[in-house]
Amino acid sequence: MIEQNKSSAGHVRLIDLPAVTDPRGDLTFIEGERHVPFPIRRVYYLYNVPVDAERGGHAHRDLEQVVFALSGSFRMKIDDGKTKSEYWLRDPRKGLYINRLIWREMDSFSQGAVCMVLASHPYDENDYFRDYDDFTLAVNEGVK
Ligand code: T46
Repeated sequence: MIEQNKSSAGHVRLIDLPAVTDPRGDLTFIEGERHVPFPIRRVYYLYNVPVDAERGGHAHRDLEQVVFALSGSFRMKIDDGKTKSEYWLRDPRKGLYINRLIWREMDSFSQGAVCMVLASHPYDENDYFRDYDDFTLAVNEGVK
């Protein structure tokens, strides 16, 4: 179950995935451009995350992503430059879609949490805003 504690920041939304359940367990599947709104060009995952770790702290110029808690839970703090919101991810059937130009921070990882991310592009360090002032400037100017 995912809890949303404040109104959603722009361009961020929860995506519900199908689940096939039978006595052997649950199966969830994800198809690019069907369950997520882009062709999936990259998959990565975070694991062995210390419970007091903070990750993220950046935004992207072009990248779109969907973030899942495959196991355990963590918090995602979302900021579109104007509105802040936060989500607790703890259900592997629900993903958090994050469009471009959204600042994200992650913390409160549970012991053994696994975070999987589906991304619209390969890794490119030039796509990152790692400075918050640069990010808000880009939001205000409406530029990439
Ligand atoms: C995001 C959150 C959820 C790569 O070489 N390839 C990759 O695909 C990624 C994602 C990272 N890296 C390298 C770049 C850094 O040297 O791995 C190192 C750690 O990356 P970063 O500090 O960006 O990791 P997080 O967990 O803070 O952020 C990542 C994504 O970068 C980010 O887009 O939304 O996970």
